[in-house]
Amino acid sequence: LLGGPAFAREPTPVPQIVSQNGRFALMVDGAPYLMLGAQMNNSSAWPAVLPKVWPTIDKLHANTLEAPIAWEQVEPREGQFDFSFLDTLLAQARQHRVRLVLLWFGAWKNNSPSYAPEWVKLDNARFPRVITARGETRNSLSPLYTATMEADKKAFVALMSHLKAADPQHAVIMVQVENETGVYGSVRDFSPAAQAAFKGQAPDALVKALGKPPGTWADAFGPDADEFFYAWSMARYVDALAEAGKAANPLPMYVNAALRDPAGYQDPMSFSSGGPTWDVLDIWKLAAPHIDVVAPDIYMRDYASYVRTLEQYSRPDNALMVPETGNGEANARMVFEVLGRRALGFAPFGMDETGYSNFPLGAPKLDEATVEAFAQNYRLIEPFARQLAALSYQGKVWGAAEPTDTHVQRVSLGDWQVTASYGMPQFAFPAPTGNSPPSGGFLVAELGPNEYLLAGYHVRLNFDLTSPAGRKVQFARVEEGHYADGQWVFDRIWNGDQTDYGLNFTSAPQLLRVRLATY
Ligand code: N0T
Repeated sequence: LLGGPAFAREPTPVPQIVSQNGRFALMVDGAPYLMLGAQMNNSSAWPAVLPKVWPTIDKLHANTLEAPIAWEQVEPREGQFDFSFLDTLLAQARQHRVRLVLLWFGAWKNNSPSYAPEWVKLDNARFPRVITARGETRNSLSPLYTATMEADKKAFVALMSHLKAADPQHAVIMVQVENETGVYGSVRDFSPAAQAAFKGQAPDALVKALGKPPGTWADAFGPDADEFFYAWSMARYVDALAEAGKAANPLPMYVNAALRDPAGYQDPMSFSSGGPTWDVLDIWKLAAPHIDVVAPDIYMRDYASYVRTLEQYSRPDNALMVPETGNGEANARMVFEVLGRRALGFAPFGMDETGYSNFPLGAPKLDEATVEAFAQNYRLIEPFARQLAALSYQGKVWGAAEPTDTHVQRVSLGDWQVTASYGMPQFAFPAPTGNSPPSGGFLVAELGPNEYLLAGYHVRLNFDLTSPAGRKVQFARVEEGHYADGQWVFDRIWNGDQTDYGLNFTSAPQLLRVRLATY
């Protein structure tokens, strides 16, 4: 039941995110890695609670656990650090053969400083909060004060330095800086310091990059000035932490976004303004060069919004990664859509046995069936996750999850195209009706000319030529097999009923290697 292979005994290369031709890989132990992750609940990062976390992680076959490291926990009194939870977590992760992503809950946890130590939260003179346009105080701290940034940075650097000494095998593969930054209930900070900065010139590099005339924030960005100013201020603060943290220990670092509506306008008063929402991604990329990835937390369930969000965060300058998604059954199949778009990883949120549920964002209750909905996909993918990650980096992976507006999907693989049909019997060619609830998905990886690796659930796959030019299609060979120690192991050939109507994936975890031909 253990996650993956044992960790190396020797020190290993530092994990890093590499890119080529607009594609990305997260390198772990020197090779591309796919994060089949899960995040624990917010209050589960305590030694006494870990026994309620590991059973779910093991059941899921997750290879990576995302765990908060709270500022209040590591620096309860200013200048006195306590990393005992982290040391416990590292030891247990090694036992379970599960990698870690640490989440730095510093000055911002969903806009609030709730995870900052009391000596920060209770000292608003030294660590000022956001003031709204109407002069009201919000709970959020302002990123415009050096004292806050210096204190947060000092604790974050202490964490990264401790980790460097305590984790030579790199159980920890990535670090999230803050959590869903931004402010709710105000477009930005309007405190005197913020007002002074807002009246100044917008940075040259920014106005140039966005093709605006130079001038003050208001001159350059008009009605967007407040939000853009705040996104820039927040990103510069976060980048200062990432830069200093990487100087101590150069692990990959990312930020996560509380999303705004993926389609059209939304009043910044109604989302986490200043956080890395899709409309300010260019600003975050420019202002935070030490942040490797800007990643969406996707709790939406409708297929169209989910896919729109994946499109918005998947760019030649930004690797796709979904560090949080709702743990309801509706989101389980999205792992196929996310990995099919060559993401670095995927993680449902709130995966432990502490009895908490964030319904309606996730499942009403984290029962066996809900865990199993995610586990079945991870069991299927985990044995060849490394191969998939390597092929993904070469641009040779495709895939999708079952849509809701249609029951047929076509994905072009170059010379070939694959058609996925959902809600099909295994025999004959009736019209697909969709699965209820939608639960299907598939992955295709190109192994060589005309040769593909296929995996999926609740889907039928058929192949055609993109330009037939009179040629017809046949299977030269369809092998079912599995991976053991990174090598393909042949189990049987599929033929007859098993191939005559297409390749039918049910709830059995089957892996196929097909060679396509024409006649
Ligand atoms: C997420 C999680 C955790 C009505 C919520 C999502 C996690 C944080 N926030 O359980 O708190 O730490 O990153 C916010 C989504 C708001 C959507 C509101 C729609």
